[in-house]
Amino acid sequence: VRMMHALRTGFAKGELFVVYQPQMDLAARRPVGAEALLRWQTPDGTFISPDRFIPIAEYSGLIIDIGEWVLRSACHELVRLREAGHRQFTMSVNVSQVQFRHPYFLDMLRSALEETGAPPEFIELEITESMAMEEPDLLIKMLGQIKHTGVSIAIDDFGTGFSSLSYLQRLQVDRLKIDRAFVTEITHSARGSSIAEMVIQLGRNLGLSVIAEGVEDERQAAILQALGCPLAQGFLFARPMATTALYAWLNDDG
Ligand code: G
Ligand code: G
Ligand code: MN
Ligand code: NA
Repeated sequence: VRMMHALRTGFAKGELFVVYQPQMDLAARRPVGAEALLRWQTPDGTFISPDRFIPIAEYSGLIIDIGEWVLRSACHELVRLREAGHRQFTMSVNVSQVQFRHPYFLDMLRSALEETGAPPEFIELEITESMAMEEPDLLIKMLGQIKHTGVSIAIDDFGTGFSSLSYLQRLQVDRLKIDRAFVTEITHSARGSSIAEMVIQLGRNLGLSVIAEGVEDERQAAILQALGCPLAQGFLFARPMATTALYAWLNDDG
């Protein structure tokens, strides 16, 4: 309850901010997009992890306003990036299941797109695999409606849930994100790469884009590339950054 109050006032006072982590074309080592990630720094300087405060934001309903603000911030940033010449850049935004089930989610999405002028085809929403498994009928309907807006969908933390292949085939999603845990395992044992390999293959068979997350070293990147993984994200390439740092990094990179 204490943290809920601190979050409510902190959000109102501007203590939350959004950082952006580049997503790379693995073979070309070129940035092709970024994921927007929420951060909270309290007045005493402490950073509170989204793993801790997002559940509280969900439980309290604050996630509705916070999530809308993150989406609008990311849309604005995408427009600015395009104006700066990064015209093929995509922007991924995490969506909580509480937001997703909110009756006005689609209206909120449409007005965020309209009012910021962000092109929907360069916006991607990340939903988690566990979310994807609950209430299949609602999910299938929602994904169809989101598709209509032109926004694409990625399944985050893919491989951690147990969605069946036939179910996955029914979902109108565009991308699978290989969970960091499976990227870490890649170099740990002979069988360590089997899940990553399976997801890459699955993506290829279903015509979906695949991105590996949490890539921290060159060995992991090399194996993923050899397995045919097109995209990657992780500390090897860049950490999540505030916008000024992101611009510097993008320009530095050419
Ligand atoms: O950025 P970091 O690794 O600390 O994020 C921890 C978790 O918080 C991740 O699972 C990430 O998906 C989630 N997260 C980060 N930003 C957002 C956000 O804006 N909305 C939601 N719903 N989750 C987020
Ligand atoms: O669950 P989701 O994929 O949205 O979470 C993304 C989180 O992963 C972010 O909080 C981000 O800070 C974190 N992250 C991104 N790249 C790396 C990485 O290379 N290693 C580790 N340990 N965490 C990462
Ligand atoms: Mn994510
Ligand atoms: Na993830």
